[in-house]
Amino acid sequence: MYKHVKRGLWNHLMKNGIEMGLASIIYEVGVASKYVNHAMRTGDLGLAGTSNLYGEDQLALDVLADEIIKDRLDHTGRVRRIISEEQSEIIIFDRARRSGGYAVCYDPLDGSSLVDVNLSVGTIVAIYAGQDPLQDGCRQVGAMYVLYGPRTTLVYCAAGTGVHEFTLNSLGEFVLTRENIRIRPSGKIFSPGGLRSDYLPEHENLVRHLEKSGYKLRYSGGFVPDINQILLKGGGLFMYPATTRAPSGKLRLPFELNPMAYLVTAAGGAATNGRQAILDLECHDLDQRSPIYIGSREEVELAEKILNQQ
Ligand code: AFP
Repeated sequence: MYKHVKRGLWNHLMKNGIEMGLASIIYEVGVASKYVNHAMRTGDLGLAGTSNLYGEDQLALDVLADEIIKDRLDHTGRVRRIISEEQSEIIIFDRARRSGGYAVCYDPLDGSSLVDVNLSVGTIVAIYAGQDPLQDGCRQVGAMYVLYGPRTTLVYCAAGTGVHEFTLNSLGEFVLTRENIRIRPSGKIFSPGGLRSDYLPEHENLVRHLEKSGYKLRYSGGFVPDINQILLKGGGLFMYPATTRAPSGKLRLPFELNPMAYLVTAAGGAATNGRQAILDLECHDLDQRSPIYIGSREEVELAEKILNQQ
């Protein structure tokens, strides 16, 4: 067997003993990402003329990426319901069996406004057992992201069997490039989202402390590339805080925070809203947002300490 097939995504899922339905979801998101990748490099970058549930203008790419992923998830026959950041309500798949199966919650193209300036963007996916895609993050049975950058990479964790990275090769195969990824307990970069003029005092104190301690600022405006850098390059801390204008922060709990918290925590890191683990937050609304401090365990603990100083 050729090397790229031996180290391919499906073989890895089977070697890891991932249940066939869960494995097919992860594999089919990988298939979908190849079409999303192609659309991004060749397709229409304009507005779709529609808006999402947050009232934000949708790009043609947002709508197309959403359709591609939705179709591949339906194709598995094992997904019962989905919610997408680009859809305003839960979608029920008739094809799936009425028992067992999975529910999927995804952001088809996070950071899509960066595509027209050729910055990296990503697909983020959370997977739950059963039919309810709006569950607390701690109930995920798997999560993954695809990062569309200079290379297209796919990172997944399923059933607690480690965090693994695959890279799309010239044959269109996702080949294993990093296995059992562990995030460093402490790092040297920080990614401070939000406007500084809107920071609350305790968050300003944390950012000043990181700057004085020599942490390097790395922030692209894309959640997936910014998290990927912290996960793979040496650890550190990504933050998108509560601000005076957005007391719950900007990033969405179901579509962005829960899956990334699952992956980073599985790699030995941590994710909190400043007081409570993201995975323990009650997830009850499609448009639920939360402040986020995510990355190396020591930096997350430092953030909680400074944010809660009396
Ligand atoms: P868009 O999807 O609207 O481009 O926003 C991307 C994002 O949700 C996330 O990917 C980034 O981490 C964050 O917003 C960046 O927000 P700011 O532009 O406010 O820094």
